[in-house]
Amino acid sequence: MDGRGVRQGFDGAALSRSAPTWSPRELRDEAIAVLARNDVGGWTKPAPRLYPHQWSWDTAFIAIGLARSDPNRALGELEHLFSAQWGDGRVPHIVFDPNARDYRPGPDLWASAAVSELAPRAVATSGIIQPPVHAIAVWRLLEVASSEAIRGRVAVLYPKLLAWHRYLAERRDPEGSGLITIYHPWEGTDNSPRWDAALARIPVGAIPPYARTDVSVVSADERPTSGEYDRYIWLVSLLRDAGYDDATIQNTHPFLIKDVQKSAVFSAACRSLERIAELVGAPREERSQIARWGERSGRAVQSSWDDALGLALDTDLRAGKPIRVATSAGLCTLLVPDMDRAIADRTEQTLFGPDFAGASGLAFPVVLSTARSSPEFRPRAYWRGPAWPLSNWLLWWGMTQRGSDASAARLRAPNLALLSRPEAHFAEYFEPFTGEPLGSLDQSWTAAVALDWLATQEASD
Ligand code: 9WN
Repeated sequence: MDGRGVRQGFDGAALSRSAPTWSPRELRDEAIAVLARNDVGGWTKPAPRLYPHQWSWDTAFIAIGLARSDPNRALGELEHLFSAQWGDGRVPHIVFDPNARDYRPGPDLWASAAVSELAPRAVATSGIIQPPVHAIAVWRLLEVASSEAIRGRVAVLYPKLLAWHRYLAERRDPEGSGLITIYHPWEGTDNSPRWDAALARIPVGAIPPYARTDVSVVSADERPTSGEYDRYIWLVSLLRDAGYDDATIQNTHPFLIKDVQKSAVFSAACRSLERIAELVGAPREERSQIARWGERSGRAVQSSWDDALGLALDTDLRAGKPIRVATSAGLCTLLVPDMDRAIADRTEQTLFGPDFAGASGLAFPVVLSTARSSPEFRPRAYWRGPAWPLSNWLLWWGMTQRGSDASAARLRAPNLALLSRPEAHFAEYFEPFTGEPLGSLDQSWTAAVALDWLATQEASD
């Protein structure tokens, strides 16, 4: 262990002493260095010690960052991930590195190849998914660093992206509602209070003893609790017993949530995939199919809007009702192409308002993961309050796509200021009132989004 990725102590007072900050050039060099250190050879691990395998949506963000410094490697990240795609098109949330043996719980927990014929044989993977940022990453790569060679490789990747979107549209939304169903909190924002009520209803059955590496790398108060973790393990055991078969799971599983954030990402990713399809000369029918998926999800996210909260809400299928918990996931209407203008404008007000980037006392006015006034808000606890740069990037990107340039710049500036302090160390997430880095240091997607922000800032100067 080289000690990287682990905090040595944080001097909160340094903030008030106008601590030195990196110049854009230094920030860029440092971000590139993080991604180089986390390079495992053809793909990049999310963090030096906490996350030694390949994670799905991390890979997409890493590709977005690398597009700015090493486009070939950027595409290689996605190619590596998609080489572990399942027979039904699903892209697993973790592709395990056989050389990283000390991560627990590891591939045995999932036993994917043993219980499903659809799982790849050559490599061990998990059986669940994460938000489909991948087509967004590919289109961004084409926008900023297209070349004949890249376009040729994208043409090879395209059918895999299409199969992934088809899996999401058909298997994860058999009702055709436009909203994607998730089966596990690990399918995105682990211990977000979005899932609390649904998890609380689930009695945890007998689970074998299991080990956790995370709490030996990161302070336990910044990670999910052991009660939460027991439930995560229990849900995996149910999914594994169902052979990761979507139809079986949708009949039997106790945790079924229509995830509004994942659906909004999907809607945006369909717009990107449509453009990719056109570039690679895909048949017209395929392009219209992708467009229909995207529009359907966009409409469904719009229908999930809650005017009183100024946020879009998930729906708990088992409880049969919306989940009225205010988190940054509810700001995802900003990602949806052609979202109703009044709703998107209202969302921006929520974003910059007192529950998120406008909360009083913030070290930097960036978006909190859980609303400041929410009873579940806890500023150090993982997805329950801290600020996550990748979530901020997604919302920023959404605002650029809808042409809300001033708002986008207003969100990018404090994020870059937060990350430009050398003591920020590209952390996984931040305590919002002090700016203290939390979770892992040298987190790849944090470095990656910094690279993209820097490049767009430079272009707009
Ligand atoms: C479990 C890698 C991943 C992210 C997730 C984040 C966290 C893992 C964990 O780390 O999840 O998959 O151990 O908590 O919640 O979004 O992809 O960075």
